Amino acid sequence: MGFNCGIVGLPNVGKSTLFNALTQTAAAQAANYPFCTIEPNVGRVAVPDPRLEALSRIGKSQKIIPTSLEFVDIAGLVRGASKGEGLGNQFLANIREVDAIVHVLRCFEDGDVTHVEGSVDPIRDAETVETELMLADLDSLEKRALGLVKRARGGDKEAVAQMALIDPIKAALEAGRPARTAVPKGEEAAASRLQLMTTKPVLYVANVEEASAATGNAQSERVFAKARAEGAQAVVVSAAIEAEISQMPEADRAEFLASLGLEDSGLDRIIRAGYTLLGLVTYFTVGPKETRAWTIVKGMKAPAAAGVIHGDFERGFIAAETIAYDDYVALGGEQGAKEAGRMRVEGKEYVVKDGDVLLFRFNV
Ligand SMILES: Nc1nc2c(ncn2[C@@H]2O[C@H](COP(=O)(O)OP(=O)(O)O)[C@@H](O)[C@H]2O)c(=O)[nH]1
Ligand SMILES: [Mg+2]
Repeated sequence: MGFNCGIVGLPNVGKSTLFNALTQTAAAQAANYPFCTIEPNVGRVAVPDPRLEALSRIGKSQKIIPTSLEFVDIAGLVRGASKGEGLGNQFLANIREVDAIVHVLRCFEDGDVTHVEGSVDPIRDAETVETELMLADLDSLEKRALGLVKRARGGDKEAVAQMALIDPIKAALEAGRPARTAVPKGEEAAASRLQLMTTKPVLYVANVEEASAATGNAQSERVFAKARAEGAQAVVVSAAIEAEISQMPEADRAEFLASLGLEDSGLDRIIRAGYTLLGLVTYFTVGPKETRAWTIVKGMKAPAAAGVIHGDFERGFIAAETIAYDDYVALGGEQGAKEAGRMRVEGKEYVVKDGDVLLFRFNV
C-alpha cells in the first residue's frame, strides 16, 4: 500500500533539511531494511516501533522488518501559487497526489536565512499556504460544478448527490475555511474523490532553533494553539539538529539526544504522527526467520489485512490466529499465550487491532 505524506511550506522554512534527514536516516538503515530514496524528492522510511524488538527477542527471529511510510519533498509554495506564481501548478499537482500534508512552519530566527515574507511569523505563513490551497480547491470545485449542474437539472441522481456534497464545501472555502470543515461524517470517502487539498489531514511541524528543540519557543507555542483550535496535530523539531543526528552512527544517537534534553528524535515523532494522521495501524507476524510489521488502515477486517501480505492469503482466508501484543509479551510468546488461552481464532468479520500478532490460516 502506498501511503505518503507531502512536506509542504513556504521556501526556506526547512523542508528539504527535514526531508534529507529523513532519507539519510533511511539510507543508514538500508543495510538492514529495504528502504530507499525512490526519486530525488521521494523517500521511503522505516516507521520506528519499539514493539518489534520485544517481539523478535521472544520469537527468536533472525531479523526485523519494520513497516514504512513515504515522504515527498514538495517545492516551496509562494503567495499567488493558485494563480500560477512560482512553480504554482506543478506544486499544487504534487500536493493533490499525497494522502496527508506535513506543513513545515519556520519558527527559528536566523539572520543568514532569508525569509520570503521578511519576518518570522508561522501563523501568517500557515495562512498564506492555506489560502493558496483553498483558492486552488475552490477553482477546481467550480470547474467540477459547471458540468454537474447541467446533469443535475437533467435528473441525474449521482450528479444531484455530488452537488449536495460540493455545495457546503464550496461555501466553506468561500468563507475562508478549509474543505475538511464541511465534510459530513460518513462522507469522507466521497469527499476524497473530489481530490481537494484542504480535505487532507495536516500535521504542523514547528521548526525551531537548536536551543529550543526540547522546549519549543514562543512561535511554536502559537503553532500548537492553532493546531489545537483545528483539532490538528503538531510537533516541534529543529531541522538542523535532525540533520546532524541523521549523520551519526546509531550507537551515538541516544546520548546526543539526551544531552539536548530529548527523549527521541523529531523525525521519529514526525513519522509516527504521519502514520497516525493517515489512520494507519500495525499488526505483526513473528517467526524464526523474521519479525515483521504490516500496515493496514484502521477498521480493516482480517481477510483484507491478510491480503496486505499476499493476495492468496485473502482469497483463501480461513482464519487468523490472533494474540494481542501485550499478551504475547507478558506470556512469553505463542506457546505461553496458547496455554493461557489467550490465543483467539478469529474469522472473516474480525477487525484487526493495532498490535495484534497474527498467523493466517488459508487455503488456495
Ligand atoms: N538555523 C537554522 N537553520 C535552518 C534550520 N532548518 C533549516 N535551516 C536553514 O534554512 C535554509 C533553508 O532550508 P531548506 O531546508 O533548504 O528549506 P526549504 O526551502 O523549505 O526546503 C538552509 O540554509 C537551512 O540550513 C534550523 O532548524 N535552524
Ligand atoms: Mg527545498
